Amino acid sequence: MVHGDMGTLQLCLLILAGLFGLSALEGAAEKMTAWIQPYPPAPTMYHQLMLSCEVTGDASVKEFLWEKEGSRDPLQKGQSNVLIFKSFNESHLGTYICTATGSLGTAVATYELWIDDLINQVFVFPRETKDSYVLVRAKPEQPLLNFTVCLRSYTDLARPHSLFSYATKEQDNEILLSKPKPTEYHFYVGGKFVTFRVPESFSTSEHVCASWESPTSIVRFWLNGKPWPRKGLQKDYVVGAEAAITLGQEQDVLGGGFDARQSFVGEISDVYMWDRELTTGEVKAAMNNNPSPAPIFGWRNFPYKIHGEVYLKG
Ligand SMILES: *[C@@H]1O[C@H](CO)[C@@H](O)[C@H](O)[C@H]1NC(C)=O
Ligand SMILES: *[C@@H]1O[C@H](CO)[C@@H](O)[C@H](O)[C@H]1NC(C)=O
Ligand SMILES: [Ca+2]
Repeated sequence: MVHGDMGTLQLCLLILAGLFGLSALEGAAEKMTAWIQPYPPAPTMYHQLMLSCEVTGDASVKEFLWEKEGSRDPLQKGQSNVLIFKSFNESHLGTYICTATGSLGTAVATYELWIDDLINQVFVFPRETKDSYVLVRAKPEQPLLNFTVCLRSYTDLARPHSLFSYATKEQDNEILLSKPKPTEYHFYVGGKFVTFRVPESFSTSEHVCASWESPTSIVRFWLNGKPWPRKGLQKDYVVGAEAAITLGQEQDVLGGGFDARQSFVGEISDVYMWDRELTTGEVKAAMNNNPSPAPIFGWRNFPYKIHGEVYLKG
């Protein structure tokens, strides 16, 4: 009995000590914490990316140590809290660790630098809706005088549908690739369009690329890697860079104004965009998901957000 009481007392003291120790630790943690913030928040391949190690609770941080999980040598050590990738690419993916050291101690933050690689996957749009779409979380850094966009679609829709919708505040059809019927593509730049007639393809997917050059107005169109006769559209126009890009729905205002009767049903994949006109050889490389030159965004490293009912399937 006496022994039991002693045991209980000791246990209580132990718990108290434990609690005290824990709260002391928490107090220290409150004094100094670190986290890593990427700029821009949605990294784009082949563009500059910065990881910033932010610290609260200690204004006197003297040193930041940057490491990457799996590499033996530190990446950077010094007063700078930012790690800069001039041209962010596949080789940079991984887990980054920042250790900030100040007079109050150290704080450690980790960050998973990741982006979806959708090779061998497709977005499935299973039914007609007015609110299911994929938002492409990348856009050009500056207004475009030249561009190419490519994608693959697989559908048996006979009604009009949108494949690639690039809207700005000023112009909802800034860039639009759509199919008004199974034997026609419409390609819009700045609200005006040209038509490309194509054979109706049953039971196969279609790979299309469309390009535009402002100084000459020349539009090019490729179906399954084969170039169609060139046309012209919107000479000297400039495509705005502040855009929302959607797959599966056609925008009538920036980021919205969808119409179920123009929605896409089926599969879309292999989406790429470049800030220049491609050659037929380069179009064929994109068809094989082996793009060159570097795209603004591409299927190998595709930043996106799904809204509503869209599924990613292998
Ligand atoms: C990725 O960037 C590094 C520089 O950080 C460069 O050395 C490398 O060649 C690039 N790789 C690709 C595939 O572009
Ligand atoms: C656009 O393409 C034209 C024709 O190839 C070229 O002369 C011009 O430099 C390009 N402009 C930009 C900004 O890439
Ligand atoms: Ca529209």
